[in-house]
Amino acid sequence: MVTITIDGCAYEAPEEATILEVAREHRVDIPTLCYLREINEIGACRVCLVEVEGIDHLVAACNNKVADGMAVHTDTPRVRRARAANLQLILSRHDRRCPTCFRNGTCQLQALADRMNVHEVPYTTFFETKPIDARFPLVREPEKCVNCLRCVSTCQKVQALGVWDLVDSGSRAHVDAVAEDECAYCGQCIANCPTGALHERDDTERVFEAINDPEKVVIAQVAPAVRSSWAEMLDLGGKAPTPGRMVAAIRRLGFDYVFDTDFAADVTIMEEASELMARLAAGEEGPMFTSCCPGWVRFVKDRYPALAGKLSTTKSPQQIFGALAKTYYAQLLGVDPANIYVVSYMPCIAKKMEAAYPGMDSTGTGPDVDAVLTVRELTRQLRSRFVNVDLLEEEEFDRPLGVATGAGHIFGVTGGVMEAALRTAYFFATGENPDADAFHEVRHEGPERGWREKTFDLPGRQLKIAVASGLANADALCRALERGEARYDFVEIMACPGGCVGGGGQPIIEGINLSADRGCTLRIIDEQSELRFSHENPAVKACYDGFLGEPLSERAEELLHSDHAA
Ligand code: HC0
Ligand code: SF4
Repeated sequence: MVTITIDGCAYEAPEEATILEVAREHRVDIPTLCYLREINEIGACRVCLVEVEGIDHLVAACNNKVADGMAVHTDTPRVRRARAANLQLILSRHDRRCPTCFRNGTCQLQALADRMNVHEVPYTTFFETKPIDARFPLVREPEKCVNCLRCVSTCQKVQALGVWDLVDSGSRAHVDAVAEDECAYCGQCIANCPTGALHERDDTERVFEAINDPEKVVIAQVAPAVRSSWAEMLDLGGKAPTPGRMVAAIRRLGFDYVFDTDFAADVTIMEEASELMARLAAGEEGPMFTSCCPGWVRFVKDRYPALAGKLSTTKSPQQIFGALAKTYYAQLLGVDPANIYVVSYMPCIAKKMEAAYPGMDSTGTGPDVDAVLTVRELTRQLRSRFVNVDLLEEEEFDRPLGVATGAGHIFGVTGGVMEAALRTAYFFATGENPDADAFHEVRHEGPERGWREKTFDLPGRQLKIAVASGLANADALCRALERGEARYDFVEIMACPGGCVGGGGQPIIEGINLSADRGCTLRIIDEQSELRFSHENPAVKACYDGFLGEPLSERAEELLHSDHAA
């Protein structure tokens, strides 16, 4: 330990700590912009400058370590002048069109200018505005980029990819896409962008157009993780952000039906657990990989093509929902599938891409899922329609595609798909339910390095499983599998740290990682659910009895499976 003073107060601190870490621990505020703990500690933006006695120049607090006897000053006139000048330089290269920016109100640069009382920008640097790249579900607006490199570091360190990098040098240096083909569309770079330089393609108006079309039956499906985060940017006036209020809010947007992706998650489990049992019975070499996360699917196909053949063929709940909405439900309603318009609310950017994959058209009338909106887009829709969310009472999902079990709800948190599948696989193997929490050891909340592995007893055999989230962790796991250093029967991987609760389409609240809290919310919803086994979902049973037949039946294979490796 060392002793330092900050603004005259003495503090004990570990030797390895940075000035910023010690200051934050003791509630001494130092502004930051480029800083991301353990991911981007590079001192690029120079707004965290502090004065250290005995050192002539000002130093960045985020990447300078403390030393015994160090005397730090965080609020001198010199410090304030230098920070403000640096912020003005950053603003001089920024387009400053705040009122029409997607991050208006959640932008770190905007907040910093306000916090630091910077209201004038004496210089403006000319920059050429490049057209917005419309190829991706990810949109980049280079004139809003502040070269903080948070996207570069996030992509490299969290996701083991290298889509972004700093190109050119000197005053021309700027961040650009250098390996777009590698992009998994996970949106983690967006989640960590402090400004509006990166955001999802906005599909909100497309959905309003469909809602306004009297010919269309417009259906919403809501992903598991959305219920854990939907109200984070809304003022509910102290009311609890329950799934029931979420349903009421979405219904106010004008949908004909509000259904639950978690119903389809239960169907996914019926198919995926059956597929696992069939692969085990056939003595196929493992592991079987979950395939519901399109970010992971894209990653494994690109990076580990030899492993991609081991992906489960079961479609994701989003796509199973779309396929069933346009076949089974169209039949129940007696409506032409061409007139059904399915909108997904997802915590994810990659789901926009998944919905557009070739082959995700079960009826030949267009995509099974017509539009995919993130939680941020949902927030914008509710605001722009002036829905008084604080006045809403709880409402139920519509039936039958709104009936789901606890097993479906935990899909949105890392380990949840595995746990849900094991509950039903055990039932398929024994004809009896295990304790609903028998597989709780696969749970882990929040980002973690590496992966979690467990061995469970199924009658007649042991099942070795692994769970990972974050593509850097997935990368390490795949490498171990390829080298023969690890061997599993069943592996769950989600691209985003913590699973979909940490998805790239979730609300962005600077400096706060809510994914562990959101994961707890889903676990509690599961624990409080009357039904916790996918195979006990009465609406799922009715769908099999009246339409699909058995899991892995010809019709199920046709509608609910796809060769993800192709
Ligand atoms: Fe997920 Fe899903 S759990 S990927 O994270 O499997 O996006 O929430 O909707 O499809 O159900 C996202 C979340 C989903 C799908 C489900 C799966
Ligand atoms: Fe999307 Fe979930 Fe995969 Fe993240 S973990 S890319 S949110 S499906």
